[in-house]
Amino acid sequence: SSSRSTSQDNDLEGYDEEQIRLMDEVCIVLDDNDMPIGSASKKVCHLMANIDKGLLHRAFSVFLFDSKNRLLLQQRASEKITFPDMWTNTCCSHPLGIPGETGAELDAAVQGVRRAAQRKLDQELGIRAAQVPVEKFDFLTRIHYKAPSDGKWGEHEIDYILFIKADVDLHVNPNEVRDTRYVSEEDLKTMFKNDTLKFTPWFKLICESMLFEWWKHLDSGLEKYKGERGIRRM
Ligand code: DMA
Ligand code: MN
Repeated sequence: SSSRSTSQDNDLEGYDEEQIRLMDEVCIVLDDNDMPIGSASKKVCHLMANIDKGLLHRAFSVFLFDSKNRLLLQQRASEKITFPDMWTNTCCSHPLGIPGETGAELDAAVQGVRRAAQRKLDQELGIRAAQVPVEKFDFLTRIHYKAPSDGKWGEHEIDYILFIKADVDLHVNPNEVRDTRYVSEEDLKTMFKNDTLKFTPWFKLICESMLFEWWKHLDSGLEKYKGERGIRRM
């Protein structure tokens, strides 16, 4: 029946049990203007068959910088169903259809993704909430993009970009994260030249567009980039 858990689903056969369980999370389904129009499971939202029909959901991408302005990268675990083993920004996930994480108006939506970001920084990297208080996340802009993963799975999201500057302690969850690395701009550019490293499509899009400009302004002038109301289509 339609109410059965994804763990009995053929689409998910052979994947990691914990990652299968997380496919039951409830994502926020959107129209093209980021207006919530319903909800659907993480599994439903990430099947290319549904994405090809236009299904779109809300997401966030955190970029965490330490006091030396180095960016924390993660390599996704091999257990991840989408984009396994790829290097990417600090943490990505979805605000869920639960109290506190949803919102239609931009300010409420931003508050929701800040809470979701705090929740996932703990779940993926073991960063305790006290080290990343919700009010410390700066919302920059939203990016609408689509990217296939392996044919069956993919992404189609309006992605809220959040910056935070904090020195944190990591307790990495190996089911989510295979490796972590703090990088300078120069280190990251060197990583891009290494053909053996793979990067997620959304991280590449952000690097090719705004990341290095935002990064330069971390300590002065970031203000003019914050709270953009338009949605960048990529
Ligand atoms: C989804 O990230 C969000 C973006 C911006 C791609 P994810 O696949 O890491 O989500 P989760 O950690 O919830 O599996
Ligand atoms: Mn997604």
